[in-house]
Amino acid sequence: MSLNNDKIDELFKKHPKLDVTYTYGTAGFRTKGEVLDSVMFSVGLLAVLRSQKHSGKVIGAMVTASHNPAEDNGVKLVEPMGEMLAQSWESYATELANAGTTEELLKALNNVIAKESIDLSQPAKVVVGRDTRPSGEGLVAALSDGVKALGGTITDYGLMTTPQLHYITRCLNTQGAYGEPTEEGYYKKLAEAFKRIVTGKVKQSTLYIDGANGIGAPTLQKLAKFIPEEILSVKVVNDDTATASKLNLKSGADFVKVGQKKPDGFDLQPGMRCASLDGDADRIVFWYLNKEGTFKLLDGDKIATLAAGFIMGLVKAAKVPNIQVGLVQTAYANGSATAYVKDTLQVPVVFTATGVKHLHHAAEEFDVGVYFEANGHGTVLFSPGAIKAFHSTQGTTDEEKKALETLRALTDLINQTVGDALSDMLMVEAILVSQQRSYADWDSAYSDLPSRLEKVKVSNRLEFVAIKADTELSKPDGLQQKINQQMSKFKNGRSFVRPSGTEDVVRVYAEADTQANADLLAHIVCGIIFDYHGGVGERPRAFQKVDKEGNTTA
Ligand code: G16
Repeated sequence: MSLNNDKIDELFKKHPKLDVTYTYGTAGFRTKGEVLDSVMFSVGLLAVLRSQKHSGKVIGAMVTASHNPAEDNGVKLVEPMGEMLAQSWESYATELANAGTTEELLKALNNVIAKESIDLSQPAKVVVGRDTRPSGEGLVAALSDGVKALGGTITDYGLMTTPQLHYITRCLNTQGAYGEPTEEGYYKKLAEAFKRIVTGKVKQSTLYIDGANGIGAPTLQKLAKFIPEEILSVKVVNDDTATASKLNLKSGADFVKVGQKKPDGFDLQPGMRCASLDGDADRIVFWYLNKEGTFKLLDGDKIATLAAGFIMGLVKAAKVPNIQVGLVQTAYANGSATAYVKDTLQVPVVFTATGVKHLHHAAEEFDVGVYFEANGHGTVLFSPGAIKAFHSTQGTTDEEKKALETLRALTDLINQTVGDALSDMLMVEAILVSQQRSYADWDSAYSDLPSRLEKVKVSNRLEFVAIKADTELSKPDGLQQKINQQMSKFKNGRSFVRPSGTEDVVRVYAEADTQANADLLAHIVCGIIFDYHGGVGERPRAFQKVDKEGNTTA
């Protein structure tokens, strides 16, 4: 079989490429929604080839720009078992998206077909979902044209969270073994597993969830209907999905994590238990006011350590032999969190580059792999061997049996495909209920080193090349030495710089012994980048000026 060139040409003409260069980045394509039409068409094409490569298994496509503002959009492809697109295919995605003429497009398609030995006679199935962005519907139509141009079939699941689309993709490819491939099936699976863990235990106070005015808000409201009020009470705040401009505006997990402050819409009082989702509900961070009235954040590091500690305790109590629990972090993990994992929990830690796709694969190396980015994106993976062991171990005492039942329920409660804010919310709640712990008690496990995350707009962020799991830069020449020189001036000083994969900026992270020092270190590094490495736009006043010898100047 060969490609239907005329059909491809006819449909491609409906989606002409603009004069923009596109890159498949940390989480797929992501930029302004208005320039994505042709990209979506090309992603539809690639999804068909990916499905054929997998002998007709279903491929997912999620149209979202997650934590970005409402005018942005994007798309990420999902593998049959619910993981992110194989990295070896990302360059194909970039090539197809940048083909400007039908000839170039056909050349790029034939290149993939030849290199990957694609059998075009295989069937191809694609499922698509989208978040609440206004550009989403039109972009799904463009993606759908791409699928049709190569003769594939597409099912549009409409509005849903990113993790729901990953869940459905896996359900379809496991003939329902992972769960019912419907939105309701997702709610039932999570709710039933949660009930198995908490029923009969003392309920905690109301959870106030910041829905970031995105798809997570209505989804959580639907999920809550499957969980009796006697065991969980949830109040969703920032649930205005009708006003597009409000999406992630002064709300959501990224706003709270970066600013280390509460989102709009909350009259925050000590004692309230709160959390924030992001725009597509694949991240969550928890937060509260302590007794002194100070805002306190429980981020992905805190979620990971809570989960790892709890699961290790259960494995020990259940006497399941040979289960290795491991934790995966990125350079953004707070230094105190890493020390706590190594020294107190005594769990091995692996570091990967930013992007859940990297963490996910590293976590698969463990029997129980806990992975979370500090930004709240992550999950816990159970290997097939671990799941089998939890089911085949019988347990003799009541304590052993209860621990085994909780472990089994956790394997259903925790999304095995990707980080999932709603599944993570229920996991944390199940742990806190089981341990009868407050946020403050959870928080007291270790104290974060003060940190600051900043962004700098530069003329070309691709000139910044991060290496060693994002902890250092190999380019631009000499910049890493300058960062090292500044770090050495601060007690517990640590700073790194990396180009964002989702926004047109470079990110700067700094940690030090005091908040003032963490801020200063971050602002010195920002100043160096802005002044010597292509800063654009207005120079933020906070950025420090540094002379060529590395001395700060007024
Ligand atoms: C995506 C990725 C995350 C990553 C984040 C930030 O998240 O899935 O793993 O941490 O981007 O990326 P960057 O710093 O490169 O902009 P999301 O929630 O935006 O899809």
